[in-house]
Amino acid sequence: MYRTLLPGIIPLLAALLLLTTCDPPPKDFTAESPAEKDRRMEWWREARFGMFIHWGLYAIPAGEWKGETHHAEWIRTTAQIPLEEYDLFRDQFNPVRFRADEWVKMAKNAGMKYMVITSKHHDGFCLFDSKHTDFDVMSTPFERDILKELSDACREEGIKMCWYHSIMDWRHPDYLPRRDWETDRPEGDADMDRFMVYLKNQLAELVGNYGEIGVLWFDGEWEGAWKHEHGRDLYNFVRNLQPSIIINNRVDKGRSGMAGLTREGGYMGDFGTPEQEIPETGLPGVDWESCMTMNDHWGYNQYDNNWKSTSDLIRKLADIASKGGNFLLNVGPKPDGSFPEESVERLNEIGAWMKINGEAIYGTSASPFRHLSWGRCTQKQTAKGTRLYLHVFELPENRLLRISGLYNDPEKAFLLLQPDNALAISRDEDALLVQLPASPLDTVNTVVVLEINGKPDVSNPPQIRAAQRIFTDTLQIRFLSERENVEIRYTLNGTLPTAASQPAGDFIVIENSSAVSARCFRNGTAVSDSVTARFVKVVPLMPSPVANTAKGIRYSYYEGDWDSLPDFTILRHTAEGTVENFSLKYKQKEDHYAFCFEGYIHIASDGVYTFYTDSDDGSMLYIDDTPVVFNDGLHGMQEAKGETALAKGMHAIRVTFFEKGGSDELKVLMKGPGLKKSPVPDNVLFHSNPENK
Ligand code: FHN
Repeated sequence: MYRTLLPGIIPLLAALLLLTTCDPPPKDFTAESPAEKDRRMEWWREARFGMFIHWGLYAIPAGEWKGETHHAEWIRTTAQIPLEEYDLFRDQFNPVRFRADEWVKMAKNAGMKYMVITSKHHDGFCLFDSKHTDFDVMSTPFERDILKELSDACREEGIKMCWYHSIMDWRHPDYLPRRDWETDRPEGDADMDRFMVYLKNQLAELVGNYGEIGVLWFDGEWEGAWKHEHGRDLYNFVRNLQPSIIINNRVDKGRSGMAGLTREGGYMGDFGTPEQEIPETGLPGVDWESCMTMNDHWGYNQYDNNWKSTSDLIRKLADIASKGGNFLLNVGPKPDGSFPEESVERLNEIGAWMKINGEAIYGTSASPFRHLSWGRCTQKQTAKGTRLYLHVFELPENRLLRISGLYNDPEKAFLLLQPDNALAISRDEDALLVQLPASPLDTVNTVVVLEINGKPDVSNPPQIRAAQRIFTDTLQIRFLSERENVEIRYTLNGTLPTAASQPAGDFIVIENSSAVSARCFRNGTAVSDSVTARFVKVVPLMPSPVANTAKGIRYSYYEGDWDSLPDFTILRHTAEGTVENFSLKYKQKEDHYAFCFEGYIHIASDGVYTFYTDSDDGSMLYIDDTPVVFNDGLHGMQEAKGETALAKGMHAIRVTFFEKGGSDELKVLMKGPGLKKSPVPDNVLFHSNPENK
């Protein structure tokens, strides 16, 4: 049972305690300065590599239920196991081979600097001794506080102890929604405020009873009951428990689906959480961590033999670090408390590589190169300048490594494997050549170090920046380069800029459609590739000659099970009507439904307008029957945008949306001349109404 007898009294007692002990009022950490955040994030940015552990009752069935073998930590839901039946696993949990010191040593030997373990996953089972529930490890035959033993072992080995804690809780009576198949579990007097007290009480245990905690890794934030206000409150609550703690972005509602990064809009969380994927490029100024399984499941599945190779994992680690991110690599322990042999093997092999090359990962920042054909690059500031770590995945056949577009002349070059053997350096125009030894080298990832003075001088082409890609009158264009003492020259017809081309200065203004090409020069010599961006001058779409309009737009509501937006022209709607804005309030169920909104939007002045949809799941937006925003597909809250040029007056607008399951939300925003990015206001939306003569 949950200790819910005193929920109403506990906050009162806490308030009295607060008053009597005259503690300072809780601090608002949401306004933390960048310098304060940098100090707090310092160990995490240095660490770069951590171990994720998904462990709990779900390890007992090991992925199998009634002959199906695709399950894992979601098994209570994916196998639709009734609560009482699932609870029986509590009486079977007895991981006699669990040794906290062995787990921590395996993480440390693999080169990992922090460990994130599931204190509570979605099933609600707690791997720690909680006074607020008996659905915890102390109610099992094992009867030992696993998180206490792990936190002691981590402290002993200098590894940061961190908790994964699920907001979504399929067992607590106050958490909603119930699983849609749990028809025998009525909502009763479920109370989210009371669930919040439970959540906070357990977080107070997790952050108060186990020494300093490095990261609180929230998850399960995507369902409708959890709001931005809850996330903001919980972020501050936890930071007040331990101000130095780091909290991921899944405490709030700002995560953009599995891509994991935090969207604009003031959402809480100290780092983004791409899951099972790595961002395409580095993200300057953004902290993020890719979490990944070694096979296909987070929790233990005895049938899952689709293991990533050690080579693949080492290269993923280098790829992530070369983009300025952290790598959180998962282990799903067996029910007896041991790690799968395949996980142990990979951890040992990664550790062997890290023992030689860890310097090229720890405390490094993103590559100064946009692309390297043979591998990746990380970098680290030194007293004299910069160390470039060249992660060579594909060794050149002639062992002559070519680094195109590097204009620094390195002080020296060497292998991390053989730091005392200087490598010969030569130059071929803009490329630096490094002679690698003929001796056997690591064919997975050989790290070559270049010691350079000052900052890397890399021939990345300049960046071309403009408010939008289409314009109706004139358009201002800026050129940027992170390099020192270069001059940017450009052409407007897509031809390759030369030393005789126009200098860019701070910005230029174009009056016609242009293919703007730009290139860096130094003393009349080209020192970068060129880059081209196309800008199109368009005639604004003329307004629709619509008469007899009324406020609001029309909606048609549909029910069905889709993985992408359906073809509404062949569907029969379940309901229809008018609504003041793109609202889901007339939905008749929580999932498996769709809307088509149609009407007119009044545009106040000629110009280029950018429209956005931010939705879970898919959505699209059309203006005058032309698609402008593509945001279709199954995803968490994800924003997409598109632009179009419109003349003053009424324009047809159509927004389509579908929800498959989980949380559901639709936001429609716009930006234009004199209009900052903001939700489309009600007062510009209309529908034709013949009665309105
Ligand atoms: O639903 C969970 C899943 O079980 C696992 O914990 C992953 C790990 O990040 N997070 C959620 C899926 O996004």
